[in-house]
Amino acid sequence: MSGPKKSLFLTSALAAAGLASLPAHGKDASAGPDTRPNIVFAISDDQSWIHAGAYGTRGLQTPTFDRIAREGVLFTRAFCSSPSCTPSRAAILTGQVFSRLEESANLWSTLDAKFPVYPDLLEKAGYRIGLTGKGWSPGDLRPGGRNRNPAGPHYKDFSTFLASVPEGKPFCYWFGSTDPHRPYVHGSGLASGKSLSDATVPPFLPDAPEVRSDILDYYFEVERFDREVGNILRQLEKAGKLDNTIVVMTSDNGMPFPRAKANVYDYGARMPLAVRWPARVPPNRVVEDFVSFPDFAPTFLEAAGLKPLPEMTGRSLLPLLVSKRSGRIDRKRDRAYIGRERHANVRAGNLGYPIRAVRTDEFLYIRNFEPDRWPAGDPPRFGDIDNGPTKAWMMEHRDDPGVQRLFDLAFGKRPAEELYDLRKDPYQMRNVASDTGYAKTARGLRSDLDGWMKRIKDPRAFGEGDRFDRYPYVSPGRNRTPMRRAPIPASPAKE
Ligand SMILES: [Ca+2]
Repeated sequence: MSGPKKSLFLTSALAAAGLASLPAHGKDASAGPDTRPNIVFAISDDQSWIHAGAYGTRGLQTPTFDRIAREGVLFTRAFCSSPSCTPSRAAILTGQVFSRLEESANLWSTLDAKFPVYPDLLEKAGYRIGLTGKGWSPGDLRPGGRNRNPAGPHYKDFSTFLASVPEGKPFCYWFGSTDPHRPYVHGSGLASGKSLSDATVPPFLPDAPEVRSDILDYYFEVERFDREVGNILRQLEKAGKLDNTIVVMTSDNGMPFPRAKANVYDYGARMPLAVRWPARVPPNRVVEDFVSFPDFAPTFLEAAGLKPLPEMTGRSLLPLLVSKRSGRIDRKRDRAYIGRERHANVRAGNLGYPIRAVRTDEFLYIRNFEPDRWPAGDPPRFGDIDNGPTKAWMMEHRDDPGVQRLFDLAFGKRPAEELYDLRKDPYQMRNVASDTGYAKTARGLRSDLDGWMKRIKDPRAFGEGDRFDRYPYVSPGRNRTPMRRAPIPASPAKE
């Protein structure tokens, strides 16, 4: 969409929704009652997009997510910037693609204070900001020159935070659960009354009872996150603040299973996303536009009457939210770009596994920059796959007929290019990158990805990708510079 056309569309969309009358800059809102919306951003940890009732998955109950979707907008094509906690969260907070964020493109890193984050900008504009649970994390914020989590100052829980908000002041709150991150209480899914037949096993995982039970344990934690967000909604309702609050419910990366988390396939990078804001957003809509996590920061700033910063690569979702339409609204939103650098410290020399990818409706094209490295981490640990019953079962049965291929897909090396035809292969298991019938498609997507990397100034587009391997891994006790005092906790430890 061209510039003038875009602004015309935006202006009319905003006017239609009554947004044009919002104060241009929040600080002057004292002239009258402050009508700027509150923002509640609820993010789970390691949940794949499909694992919510609203997406049709049976066997798990997510009434809160389903309510937000029903009374707001359900997004079907939301993608994180990078399927790993730290870079995914950094992209949300800064409104920038993960690869622009230096150290924070890696897991267990820091986020330099030179990168502005939306909670700080809202605070300057008069918002009360706060965080409970896992914000930007994991890592150590001190080397980046920060003295608090970029998601906001910590509060014990939402009611404590809400009680701290001065009358008439808008707020921006981040609730970061550590569910459904591993480890799980083994058998908790079954113990909660679920049965093995409640688990849906995606075809890239072996259909074994151990795997089903592991998926049920994951479901159990997805449900716990859903209940916790439900409690927040109830408190908002009780305080009479529910309808002018933008409630966002999503996750940071996909399920902690082989070929999911830390991968750019859909189960790693495609995210659940529902947004509710009855004051401005027409309900009961399913939006199929591609949206990306850097889009959140510009959205929140714009909703608060602020201008997104020029360095933010994300685009505001407000035009989609205030629209009355469903389906594909903005035809330009027809793809998402995803990537990764270093996840865990699991390769000799602390090397990462660099990937960039583009996902359209029909194809997923992947570039693996270092195909000689192990995508899941060096054997025998394969440490980029979280330890758990499914991983253990696959390693134990790796030579069984039927398991071997799945093992190779998740644990084995990969070629420099992968291409999946999603019309025939929705689970992205048959690489057609070298099939002559797909040569033209591969060429087009290759050049599209190159163009995007240059536009967003990705260091890998300019031969500077090695820097991501040189940044320190700041996990406590490993490869760290001596500390004068305790690190600023980026998140509570997983219980
Ligand atoms: Ca995560």
